[in-house]
Amino acid sequence: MVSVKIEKIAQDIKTMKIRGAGRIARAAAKAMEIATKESKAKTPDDFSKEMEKVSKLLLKTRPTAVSLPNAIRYVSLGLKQAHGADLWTMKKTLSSRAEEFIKNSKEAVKAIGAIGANRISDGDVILTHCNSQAALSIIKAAFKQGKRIEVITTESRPVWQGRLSARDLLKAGIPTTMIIDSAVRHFIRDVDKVVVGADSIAANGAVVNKIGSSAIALAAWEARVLFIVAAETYKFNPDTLVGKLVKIEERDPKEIINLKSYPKLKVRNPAFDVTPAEYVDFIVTERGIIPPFAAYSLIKDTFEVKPDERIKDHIGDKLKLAV
Ligand code: RI2
Repeated sequence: MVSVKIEKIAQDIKTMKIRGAGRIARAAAKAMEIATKESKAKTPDDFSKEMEKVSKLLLKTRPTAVSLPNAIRYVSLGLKQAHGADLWTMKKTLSSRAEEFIKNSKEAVKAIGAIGANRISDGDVILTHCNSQAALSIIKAAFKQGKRIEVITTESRPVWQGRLSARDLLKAGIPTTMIIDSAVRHFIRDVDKVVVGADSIAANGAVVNKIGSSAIALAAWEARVLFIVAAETYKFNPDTLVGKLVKIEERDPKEIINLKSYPKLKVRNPAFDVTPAEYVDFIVTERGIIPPFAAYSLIKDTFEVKPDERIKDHIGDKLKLAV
């Protein structure tokens, strides 16, 4: 049985009360820690089964941000590490891995800020899209260094995450202008750099991020404006190394329009799109700045990928293709 508390966290992720790839990952790790504490399992075996249920529930919430499965994999590795140990050791290992993930994740966002800020110049006008903690970390770190920067933020419809970014930037004292999503090309010549986050980065360097990111990248490319992606290493998708495709989440049409007034209207509401590596200048990770084409090596160095096992897993997989 999964507890009410865990169900609530899963529901909050699904409804986007908890949102943003990094926050989702930390919430999932926290949920696993809570489930560990709450567990009434009497044997290591029962405990493992309970944790499997929790993982499955969390994995079902949102399909695109790879930070979620990566966080769960990281914490679950505790079960493997403690294999054969007593129940107490197993629980302790799992809890400490969850805490470790959360701590590392927060530190990674800070490190991305410090590293990325080096690429921001005094007087820069920066355009950002949606609400990415990693991207804002760079902008805020540059501002703290005394660089006189200005930010243009999109609205990021239909969920309006641009308002969260605007609030955060203004709180930090950074001059901020909001524009509608479709005004990006109109303003791109006023922009020096685009800085956005990522939900999933494929082995070929393609960046999956909030819907509209790829159109911004195109406009930036046309205007010779740098397109910078800020992403912790757990935003890189190990499954893409063996050909798995990133599923693009399609959300409820209700986010866009009340269908009762338009009974015959078909509405599509993809939450993310794919920016090919060619349009990305570089990716700022907590381990340093990399060109998008280095995603392949980063994934190989970071994750343990056993091609045969994974390929077997994916036979018959009906995931919608994206990358
Ligand atoms: P951080 C968000 O997804 C946005 O696409 C954002 O760019 C990305 O997660 C990364 O955010 P959503 O949850 O992890 O709003 O950098 O759909 O905060």
